[in-house]
Amino acid sequence: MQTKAAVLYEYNQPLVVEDVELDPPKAGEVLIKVGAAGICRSDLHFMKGHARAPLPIVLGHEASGTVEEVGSGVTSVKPGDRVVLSFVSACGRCNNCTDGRPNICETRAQFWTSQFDGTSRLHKGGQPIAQFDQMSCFAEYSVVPESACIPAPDSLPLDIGALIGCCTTTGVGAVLASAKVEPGSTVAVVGCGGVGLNVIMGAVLVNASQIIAVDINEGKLEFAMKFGATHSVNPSNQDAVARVKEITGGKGVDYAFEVFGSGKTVEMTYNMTRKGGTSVIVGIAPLGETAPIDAVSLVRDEKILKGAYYGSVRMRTDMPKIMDMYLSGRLKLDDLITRRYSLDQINEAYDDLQRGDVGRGVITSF
Ligand code: COD
Ligand code: ZN
Repeated sequence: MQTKAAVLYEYNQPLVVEDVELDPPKAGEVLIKVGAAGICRSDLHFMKGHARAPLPIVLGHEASGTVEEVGSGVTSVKPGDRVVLSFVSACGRCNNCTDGRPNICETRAQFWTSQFDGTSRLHKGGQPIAQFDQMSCFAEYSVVPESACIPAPDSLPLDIGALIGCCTTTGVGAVLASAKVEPGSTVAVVGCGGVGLNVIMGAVLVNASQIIAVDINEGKLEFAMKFGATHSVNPSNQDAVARVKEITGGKGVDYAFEVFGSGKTVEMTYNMTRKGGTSVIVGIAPLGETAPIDAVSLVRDEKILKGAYYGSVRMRTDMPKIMDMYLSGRLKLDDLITRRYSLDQINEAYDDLQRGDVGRGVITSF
């Protein structure tokens, strides 16, 4: 079939919105009519070439949709079902999957731009087009592995479902599943964009006592305060580490989250934590970038420095819980969506993200 899609042919060039060929789902695959797709910075890293993927590719990894058709052997979903798409399709059999860490599935790491048989369902004029995160949701239709499909209730709005596909699970998961923040803890969040705001919401959910928003954009800081941050710090006009220590009575925070992706912000995040504190790195810095870490304090202060990919969640058990938290009013995700776009406006949507517009943009018409 033909599907409209936004194709990245070259780094640092606009995405080309055009019709491409989409093959039917093979065994264990599912054809999805994409309902909503979020504008996440992670895709931008690939558009700019800061992270590399085979080109041409259709990006887009934060999505929800409706099952249109299933390939042979698919049993967990059927046509008409609403699903949130997990951008990690876990194989269920590798060491990490069987160890309860499907977010870092080893098989998926091998096939992250194709289906599990190593081929893509997207092509144009005989040329294959890679499927980002096995899904490529900047498109009207997409073929994904069955394990990408997390069943969602019909009462879950599709745009909210898209957020749960990436930024909410990544952010809330970092607090609940990765850091396991205890009530009363002090928290700093470095980078308060779409994902960082979800870290703040996670910290609110667990009753953190102080939630310090750190961002270089004043508008983002104001927005973060509306989501429950108790303090704001702008590193462009003050020493952010010194200010965070001052707010926490000289100690530093119990938990600090890096949610931008640079060596500099990783260093800042680490230095903001107290003796015995934990730094959780969510952002991925450009290829080759390193962060200087004080090797003495790591030991003497028993600091913990860890990465969290996809919020360290187990997608099949944790994403339905996040859906329920939204449906019961515990996560204010509606307020997060500040702009809706059509697929034709995708380059404008990424300009808005780079300009630093607040909240999350979501593509809702294709
Ligand atoms: N100090 C503090 N804040 C900063 C700084 C700085 N030096 N520089 C930029 N910021 C702020 C920006 O003003 C902005 O508010 C925020 O950082 C980034 O927000 P967004 O909305 O542009 O980006 P998100 O939230 O969509 O994405 C953030 C990620 C960390 C997820 C992304 O950049 C990333 O690293 N992705 C790779 C990790 C990954 O693949 N995760 C899984 C899929 S998301
Ligand atoms: Zn994302």
